[in-house]
Amino acid sequence: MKEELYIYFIGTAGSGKTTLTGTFQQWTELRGLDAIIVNLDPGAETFPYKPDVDIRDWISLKEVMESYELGPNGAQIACADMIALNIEEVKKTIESFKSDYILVDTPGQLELFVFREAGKYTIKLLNPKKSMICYLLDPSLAKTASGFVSQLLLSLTTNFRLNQPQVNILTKSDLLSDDEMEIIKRWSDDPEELYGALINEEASIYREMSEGIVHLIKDFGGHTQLIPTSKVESLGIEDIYNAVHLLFTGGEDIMKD
Ligand SMILES: Nc1nc2c(ncn2[C@@H]2O[C@H](COP(=O)(O)OP(=O)(O)OP(=O)(O)O)[C@@H](O)[C@H]2O)c(=O)[nH]1
Ligand SMILES: [Mg+2]
Repeated sequence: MKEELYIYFIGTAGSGKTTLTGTFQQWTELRGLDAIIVNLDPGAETFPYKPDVDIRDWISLKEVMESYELGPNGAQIACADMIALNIEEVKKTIESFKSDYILVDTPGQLELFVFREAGKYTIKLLNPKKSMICYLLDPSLAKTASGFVSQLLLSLTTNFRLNQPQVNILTKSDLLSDDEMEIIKRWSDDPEELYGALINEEASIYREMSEGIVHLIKDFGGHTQLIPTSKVESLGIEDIYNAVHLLFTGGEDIMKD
């Protein structure tokens, strides 16, 4: 049996997970590649794509709220655990497509998938060998050095929790000016630049903490290549595709337009 490659789109609420998942699938369709989308967000209401496998066929956030008399956040937590309980059925449905790429759109709040055991269990059960995480950084939270570092720490936490190969992605890059893009790129390429910007921004009592954090990010690979993407003209999708193939095939299927 051939082995599918699972790509998880994970990031803070509104970081662009659903949009990027849809843009990625469109991009694969244009190149004759076979990719399906799995929606794992039971609270999702509208999509720019049609999910091929939809967790809402098993779990409805609204029904969970009503049946257990929970508010939206409590219900989301209950749903996260219910996803894990239904994941074997979901896996069977995914495998029936016999697709090469499984693009997984994850729940709005990152902590539901990353911090709870259910997310880890889901990844391990769907495919423990060929899974990778696309961690999405929202540019509106990354324009200051401390904002950018906080985002990298969340990315590192995701890596620490889920323990899968991971790439960092800067979404919605069309919303950044050339100067903003240039600064973020410099911070992402050079930890020294980032440290310099941090200590300029924060009072000196944070100097030691900033230094420690930048070291942590650098030493544990949080400071990897940052791939800018945008829904405009599918910017960056080819770079994600190539990063995936560098990880899993040593670059055999890398694509150049
Ligand atoms: N300009 C611009 N807007 C974008 C881009 N990607 C997403 N957005 C917008 O950002 C908002 C959030 O996008 P979603 O794709 O729904 O983000 P999400 O992470 O799935 O959101 P939740 O699941 O609710 O956490 C929407 O208004 C999108 O249209 C982009 O590349 N450029
Ligand atoms: Mg979404």
